[in-house]
Amino acid sequence: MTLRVIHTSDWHLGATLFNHTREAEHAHFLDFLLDEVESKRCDVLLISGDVFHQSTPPAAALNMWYGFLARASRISSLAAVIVVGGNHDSAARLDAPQAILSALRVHVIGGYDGDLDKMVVPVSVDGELRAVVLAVPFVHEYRLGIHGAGVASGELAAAIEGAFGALYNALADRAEALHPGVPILATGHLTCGEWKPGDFETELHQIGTIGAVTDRVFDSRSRYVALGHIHRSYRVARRSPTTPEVWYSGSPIALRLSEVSHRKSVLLVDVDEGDDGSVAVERLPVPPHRRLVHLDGDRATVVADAKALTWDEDLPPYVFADVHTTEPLPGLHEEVSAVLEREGESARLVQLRQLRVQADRAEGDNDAPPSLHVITPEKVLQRRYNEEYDGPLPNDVLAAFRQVLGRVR
Ligand SMILES: [Mn+2]
Repeated sequence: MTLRVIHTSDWHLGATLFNHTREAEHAHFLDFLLDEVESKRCDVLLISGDVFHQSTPPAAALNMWYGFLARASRISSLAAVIVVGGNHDSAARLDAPQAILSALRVHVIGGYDGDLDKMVVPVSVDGELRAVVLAVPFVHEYRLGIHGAGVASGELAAAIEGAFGALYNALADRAEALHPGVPILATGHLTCGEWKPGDFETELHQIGTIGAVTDRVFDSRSRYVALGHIHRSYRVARRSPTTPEVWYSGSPIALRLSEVSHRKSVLLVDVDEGDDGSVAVERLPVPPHRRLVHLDGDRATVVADAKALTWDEDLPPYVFADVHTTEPLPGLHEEVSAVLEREGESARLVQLRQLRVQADRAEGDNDAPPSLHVITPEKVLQRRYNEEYDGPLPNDVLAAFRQVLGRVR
């Protein structure tokens, strides 16, 4: 037999882009997800954290969440929806309606409070026990007894790795003792394995200050680990042949401009319940409903690109514009907004930045003095040094100059 799971995470319901709502994209995604769960006859839906964008989600986001769960509960094949809290969620708020949600076959583990038993969630389909999910939410290492102050970063990394390993190990022990012989799946909301610089808004987004744990923290008795936290969808490279399949589903919509190149998807996971224990993972691409567009160039380029902008999606794009200019351009926001206007619904300019380029760089290497509002103190020193010594400014001189500059600024 095969247990069929859909794994998704990082919805960030209630998120906005410079006060522009994402409600339409989220509603479209939730319709898509319910269709997939139903048409693919899924047994389990795993949601690996960051359901909401804020710890106090707006009413519209709550409405969407509960509406989704009510509709999911009416899909006859779906035996369980298992939800864990992410770092953006309020654990207590996610947990609060648990008494009602459990009647809808929805299991919520909002946060970690040391109670391991409630994190071991058995899944029965038509009265038959088919799997156990180790439902691990976002856990701050502090909750596992790790205090970073005064510890070398290498030791801290080892301590965090050890603590998470012990947690997943203890949960797998419990699962095996309580429900022997059924496949074990796990969730997590953390940074694991390789990650790219663009994967985080800030460094604080990571586990402590060490960056990431390795996939060795996941007990080898688990067959699949459904991770959330990173918004890209990818399989975490195996560091050991005994570790399970570990995947990030990524977020279903591009939440930031840095995510526009991602293929947004949810993961369809087929877990073979036989002895070979194979796991097959397939990406189900989320159809884009609204695109985020980045216009980048000088004023003429951005205006021309805005004029030429077209789209195939149902909704017009949200536009970010970076205009490179040697001098401030008053009224540019209004100008670009105006050329975006179309009959019917227009694309919206959500952010426009004027990026100052140095006049001397923009105009090539001529001898005319640059205007004062575009030249930096470093540039003045470089020019002066060049005239005096006929060579490039040595790095140590520049470093000393910056030190002095830092004191007088
Ligand atoms: Mn997230």
